[in-house]
Amino acid sequence: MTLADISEHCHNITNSYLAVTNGSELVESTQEAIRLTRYHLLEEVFSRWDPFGNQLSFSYNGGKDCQVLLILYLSCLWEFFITKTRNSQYDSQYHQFPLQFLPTVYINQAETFNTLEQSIESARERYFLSIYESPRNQTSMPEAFENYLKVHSTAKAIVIGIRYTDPFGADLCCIQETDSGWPQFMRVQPLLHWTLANVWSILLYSNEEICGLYEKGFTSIGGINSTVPNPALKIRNDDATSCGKRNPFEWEISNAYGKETPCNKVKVSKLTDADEVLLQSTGQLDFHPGWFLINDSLERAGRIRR
Ligand code: FMN
Repeated sequence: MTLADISEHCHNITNSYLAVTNGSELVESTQEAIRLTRYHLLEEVFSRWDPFGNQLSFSYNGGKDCQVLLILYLSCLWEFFITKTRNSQYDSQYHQFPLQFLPTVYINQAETFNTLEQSIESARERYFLSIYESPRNQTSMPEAFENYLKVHSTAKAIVIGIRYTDPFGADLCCIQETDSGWPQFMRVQPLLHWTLANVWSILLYSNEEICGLYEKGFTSIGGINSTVPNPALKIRNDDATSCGKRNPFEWEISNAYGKETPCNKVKVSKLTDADEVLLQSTGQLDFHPGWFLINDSLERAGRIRR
């Protein structure tokens, strides 16, 4: 496997999802969301900064939003490559995918769950990420990026998986400069228009492994001392009689990309022993999976202040 192979794989996942005609309004709205993100990346971003020329970096923290964006980004990288190849006078066999690793930056300030750390490690291998990780707890986020740019001086723009519904997300736009007090670079935010349900729909369809904490009721993963499973997903005693909460993504899970026979298993990374003990000791094990929640306004209900 190479970065080229996984990019082609992500391209196939995306095209397969775009070809779905199951009559679901959610799938249709996610297809629209994908088309707009692809337009932003292919027409506005890659035409401005060469994705094969070290001018673009990808911000990755293991969360579901940046994983969805990574799948779409790699898919567009593949499309950009094959379009260039097709337009070239030389036969396609003479073209080599110009990148071996994707320049990636992981700014990590709080102490995180080691299940998340392990899932970032798996992503590093699976998606051929060349990850710069900031020294933990030493600096503010702007300082961490300043340090990143000292090491990666060719980076002009950083791709971020922020959405309008995230805190401070409402007034952002796809391509903009950083604010004052931040080092100067361009922010590329092609996922702004996505809803929580859009994110889960393609992510569960992709059949890519996701962080195991999501299966345990987490919906937005922050620091270990400030995140619990989402209280809106707590399994209540009367759930058994009222059939509980319904999984809104049964179709995506059973028809996931590459599944030979329909089955309702989601590929999740294993919870580490330490996180298993933590959740058990704090009585936080009886929750529906994170993808049972599609209400954007409750997405961060598991983020707490201690
Ligand atoms: N926040 C700002 O207020 N101004 C900025 O210019 C700014 N630039 C950012 C650039 C990058 C590459 C990243 C990753 C974040 C930046 N942020 C900036 C912070 C984000 O908007 C967001 O608040 C932060 O990533 C925390 O998101 P989370 O709670 O979803 O993890």
